[in-house]
Amino acid sequence: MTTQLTIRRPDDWHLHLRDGEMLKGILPSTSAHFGRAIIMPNLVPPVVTKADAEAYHDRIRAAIPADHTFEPLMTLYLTEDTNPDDLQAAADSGLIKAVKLYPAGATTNSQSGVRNFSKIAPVLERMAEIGLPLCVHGEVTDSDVDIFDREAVFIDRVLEPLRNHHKDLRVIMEHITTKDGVDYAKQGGENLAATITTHHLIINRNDILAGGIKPHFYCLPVAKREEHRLALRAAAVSGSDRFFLGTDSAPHNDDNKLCACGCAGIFTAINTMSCLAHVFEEEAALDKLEAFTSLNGPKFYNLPANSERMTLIKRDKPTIFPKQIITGAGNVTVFDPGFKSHWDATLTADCRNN
Ligand code: OTD
Ligand code: ZN
Ligand code: ZN
Repeated sequence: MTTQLTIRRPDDWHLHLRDGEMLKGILPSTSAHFGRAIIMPNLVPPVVTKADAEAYHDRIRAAIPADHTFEPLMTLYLTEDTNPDDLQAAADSGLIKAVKLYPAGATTNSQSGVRNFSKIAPVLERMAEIGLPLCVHGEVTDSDVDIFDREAVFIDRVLEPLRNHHKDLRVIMEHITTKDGVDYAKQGGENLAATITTHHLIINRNDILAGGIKPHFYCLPVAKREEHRLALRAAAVSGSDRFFLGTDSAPHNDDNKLCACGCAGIFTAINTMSCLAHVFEEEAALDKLEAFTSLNGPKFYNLPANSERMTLIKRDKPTIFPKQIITGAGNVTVFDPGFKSHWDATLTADCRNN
């Protein structure tokens, strides 16, 4: 039985770090483990220009604990007014690694997103030319489409036509939640990949709704039925380089989660690696964990894998995580996977600054 595993230091290819006191409070949970993360630009107001991304990058850098190393990989929030030259300048300077497409209204702070997809064609052409990937929140927002079907309908109505129109565009389907997403990602060729969250490998929609409503399991895209969770698990542990980790760790304080109209988002940054080791062990696929967390993502983004290492040790006693992170912007509840993971993740000593 494997009780110890050393892998390349992981990266998080989809992360919400927020700003101000929340940023300061939650960033160490990520930088304690992850070498890099693709930083989501859905601040209020969103990160839309090169100048916005530079300023946000500086604020993130300033919040990294002195004894952690961490590289934020910035993104721009695509709007119908995005200027292709500004975007290219941000990419050429190395500041941004991707651009984020939110259909307007699809998720938290997405009101500035895209309504008319024909308006973004020139930007997408430029991105295809320069090889800058598009990260996609893949849900339609039409009120007549059931919330559990919005991902599958998005693939048919938006993603497939968009990719047909921009054949050289590199696309990441973010936080896929369905078998439809898995199947589409598998057949999409080398310009297509998909991220999978930790929580979507662990919960299904019953966990949110059966036996009382659980706001801390509510996120978007919402977790689907069990057959979809199983398809996501199979994809994650398959070792296929089309799939990699994007936690979508999305903190909201408890006041904003536990109310009549609670925010979407699950905070998993702090216990993701422990949870994933448990999941991969359950699937008898610990040997595929490194591909999912540390190799497939850099490969798609044309970046080197991290040189540092992380060691995961299965201990006799379960690993204890705080139930909440206390921040200057309120308390953030940590994802409860519903099992006790005995896996404890630590960076190999020489990965720290000092
Ligand atoms: N989903 N919450 C948030 C974003 C994501 O769709 C997402 O990327 C958030 O709070 O920013 C969520 O449930
Ligand atoms: Zn999203
Ligand atoms: Zn997200």
